[in-house]
Order: sequence, then structure tokens, then C-alpha cells
Amino acid sequence: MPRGFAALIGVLAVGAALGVGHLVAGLISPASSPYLAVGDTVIRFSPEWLTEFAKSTFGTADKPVLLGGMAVVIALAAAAAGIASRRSPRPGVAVVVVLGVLGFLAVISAPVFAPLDLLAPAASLAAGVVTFRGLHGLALRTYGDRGAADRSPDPGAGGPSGPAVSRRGVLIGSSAAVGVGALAAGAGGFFLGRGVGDSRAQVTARLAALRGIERAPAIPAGAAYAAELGTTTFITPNPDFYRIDVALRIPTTSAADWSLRIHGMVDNEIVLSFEDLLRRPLFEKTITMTCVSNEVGGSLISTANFIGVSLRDLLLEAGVQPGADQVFTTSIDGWTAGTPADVIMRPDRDALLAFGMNGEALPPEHGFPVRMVVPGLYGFVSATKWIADMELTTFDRRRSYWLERGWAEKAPIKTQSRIDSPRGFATVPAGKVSIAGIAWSQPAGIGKVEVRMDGGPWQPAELATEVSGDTWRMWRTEFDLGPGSHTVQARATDAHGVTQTEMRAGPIPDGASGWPATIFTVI
Ligand SMILES: Nc1nc2c(c(=O)[nH]1)N[C@H]1C(S)=C(S)[C@@H](COP(=O)(O)O)O[C@H]1N2
Ligand SMILES: [Mo]
Repeated sequence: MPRGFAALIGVLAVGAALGVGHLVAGLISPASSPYLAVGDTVIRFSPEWLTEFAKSTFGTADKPVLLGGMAVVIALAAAAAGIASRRSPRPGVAVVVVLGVLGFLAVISAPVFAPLDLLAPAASLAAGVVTFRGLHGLALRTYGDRGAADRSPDPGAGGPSGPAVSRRGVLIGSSAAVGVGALAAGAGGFFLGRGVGDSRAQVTARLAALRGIERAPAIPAGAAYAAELGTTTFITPNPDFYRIDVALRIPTTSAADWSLRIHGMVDNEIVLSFEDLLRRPLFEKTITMTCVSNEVGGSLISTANFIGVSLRDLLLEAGVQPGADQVFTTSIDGWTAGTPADVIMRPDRDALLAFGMNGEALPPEHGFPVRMVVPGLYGFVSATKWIADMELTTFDRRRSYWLERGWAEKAPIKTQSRIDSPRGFATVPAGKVSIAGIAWSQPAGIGKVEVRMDGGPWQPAELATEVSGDTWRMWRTEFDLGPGSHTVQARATDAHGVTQTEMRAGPIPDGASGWPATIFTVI
């Protein structure tokens, strides 16, 4: 058979395998899609330098890039397998089986695994082998007869359709059907596995109906300059809130199916359902969350009104035993974080187990149904999304996900500032130029922001109305500037009088430091 067609058979068979696997996973357990499970496994076993490279090069597009890259590699392997099988189907079947076994291994080794999860890779493997053998047999018969067909009279000129022509028709039709079927199955799996929409809508509706939530004070008009300067809004709309996690597939546990076990070094073990949460005193708090991977000037910082219950009250009820210095949390997808127990237990810290974000249920990618939020700590040591388990233990006994990968054990947020206007390399007209940005030092709050132009003297900026120490604070100032290239720098000082360090450091292991600077042109 022609090489091109042999390659196509390989690609179609593997495509059918992936599509069927994704569909069966969507029907039974979205977590068990062989394609996504392999992607997750690649992430889990990637060396630290590769993860960092992917994060810094592709940002939040790193997952689509990984999945796309996998598709290219798999398609090339499948095409090669097809070409190697022009006479015998054996090499192709072998490659399909090897890919199938990889899918099995990835599903079995996932952090959360149930025996039913084996159905999707099994269906995938069967679909791959059956499709390959079927199309291969059809192709051999079609092209094997070609010599005979060529010698027979042209079927178009007179006689009835020859067998070679109808066989070719069947082959092309079958191939097209397999291609369309594989795509449809994959899409079906995607839509079936999408799921927490209904449960989220219910939680959002209940949130609106709940009385007695202790609301966060309204954000004063003077807290941000978004209206005048077009800079960052005080509250980040949910779709714009930065997202960082290692989950390829967002867990799809509904609120009704959710529960959290608080155990370990406690006097009273607690198991909480979502209804139990709603029956507790609820409060809303405006918190600026920050990622440790945020570079100086970076965008991995956002602010929202979180609604939930007091984590401190829960732990008081559980009765934390002496010596338990770590609150070790595990998410539904197996990620872990280690939070210092004493930080959560501080009465003024307001750490919460949150299920509401800016008036609605947590979005799926931000931890639906329930996550943790602790003001003042970077997300990787505190902000467990899709939380499922909370163990009181010691830092000696258990090591969390990013600690294992070279990041710090304790990670309070560093005092930082960012220049939002002008943008880097912007061109602005000469005269009065607005310089504006944000600064943060959770939970202390910002006491002062200073700005200097072209290495000149530091000048205090005007601070916007403070919301609380647990949120960012906007600042602005003006400089009279003539034409040319200018460099503006900023530095923040916290409410205790400590100025952010000039010392430049990258994010690893406990957060970037250094003064932000922006170069722009005045004309
Ligand atoms: N389950 C889970 N929770 C997680 C993470 C994760 O990878 N998995 N990443 C953490 C990190 S590093 C940060 S900065 C915050 C980000 O929360 P966001 O995506 O809602 O902004 O979530 C934290 N919670
Ligand atoms: Mo993070």
C-alpha cells in the first residue's frame, strides 16, 4: 500500500484509541482519560528545570502547549508505525499496544485511582487494535488487488463497477468514518467530563440567599485609580484572577459529594460536609493572593472577596495537640501544601476555608467546591484548591509538593511594589506624566511608596485609600518630563517601616525580590 496511506492508518487507529478513551473516561470518571493522565504524569515526573522553563516561557498556556506537543509526538509515532506495517500489521499493532500500556500505567499511577478508572484505557487499547487491524486488512485487500484491477477493463467504460473500485470506496469511507468518529468521541468525552456547572450554579444561588454572612466592607471609591488611569482594578474579576496549579484536568467533585477530614495530631477528628460548612458562621474577606513564582513586575497577583468559614475556629474545635506545627493539606487531585499551624491560629489572621469568590461559587479552576486562603502566605504553602484532607502533623514528618521540588518550607509574602503605568517601553507625550502602580505587604500593609526618575532622589507617591493590610494598595505620582528615554523605579515600605530590599533575587526558593523599574520614552 502507499506510504501515505499506511501512515494515515496508524494515525487514525491511535486517534480512535484516544477518542474512545476520552469518551469512556467522560462517561465514568473524567480523571481516567489516558491522554490527560499521560500529560499529568509527564508533569509529575518533569525535572524542576523543565517545569520552571515551561512556566516562564509559556505562562498559563503551558498546559495547552504540553497537550499539543504530546499530540504531535503521538501522531508521529503512529505514522511511523503505520509506515512500518505496509506488509504485515504486526509493527503497527505493537506500537498501538505500547501506547495503550503507557496510558494504563499513567492512569494507575495517578494520585487518585479507583479500579473503575481502568475501563477508559482498556477501551482505548481495544479501539486502537481493532481499528488498526480493520483498516489495515481493508487496505491490504484493496491495494493487493490493484495489479489485477489495473489489468481488467476500465469499469467506467461499459461494464459494472469492478471489485477494486468498490473496495477502494469502502476503504476511503471507513477511514473517513474512523476519523470523524474519533473526533466526535473525543469531543463527547470533553463535554461529558466538563462538569461541575450545575453544582456551581446551586452554590451560587444559595450564596445569594444566605443571610447572616458577615460581609467585607465595600471597597472605597478612592482605593484604586482604574477609572482615571486605566490601571489595575481593586477587585480582580474572577475570569482575570491569576491561575497557578499543576492540575491538567480540573477536579469535578460536586458540592454534595465533597467532604473534608481534619485529623492527625488533634483531639477530635472532624469530617465536614458542604452542608456542615454552610451551617457555620460565615464571613467575607478581601484578600490579595500572590504566587511565589511571581517575578518582580509580574502578574501573578490578584485580589478577591472570599467567603467561607474560619479555619482557626475549626482547628480550635479539632483541638490541635502540642507539637503539631504543620497543617498538611491534600487536594482531590493529590497536590499537597504545608502551612505553619501558628499562622492559621493567629486570631487576627482570618485564614479561611473558602467556597465563595466575588459573590459566586468558586470557579472550577480556583478550587470549587472548597479551597483554603491564608492572608500573608504565598499560595504554594497555603492556598490548597479542591481541598480534600487536612492533617495536623509536624514539618519533620511530612513534606509537601513544592518543598520536595526545591522550594521553601516557610514562605511569607515579601513586601513588593509594581509599576503599572506607564507600561514598559511605552511612548508618552512630554509634560506631566502619571506614574502609578500597586504595592503589597500582607498582612502588615503598606506605609509608604517612593518613586525615583532616572536615578534621582526618591519622592513619596500618593497612596490610595487603604482597604486592609491583607490587600494590595494602589499608589500614584506625577513627574514633569522632557523628551527622551526615562527609567522609573519604585520601592515600598511596610506599615512597620521596613523597606523592600533592593537585593535582586529570582522566585526560587521563597519569592522574588528587588526594586521594580520601567523604561519608557517621552516625545
Ligand atoms: N490543588 C492545588 N491547589 C493549589 C495549587 C495546585 O497546584 N494544586 N497551586 C497553589 C499555588 S502555587 C498558588 S499561587 C495558588 C493559586 O491560586 P489561584 O489559581 O486560585 O490563583 O493555588 C495554590 N493551590
Ligand atoms: Mo504559587
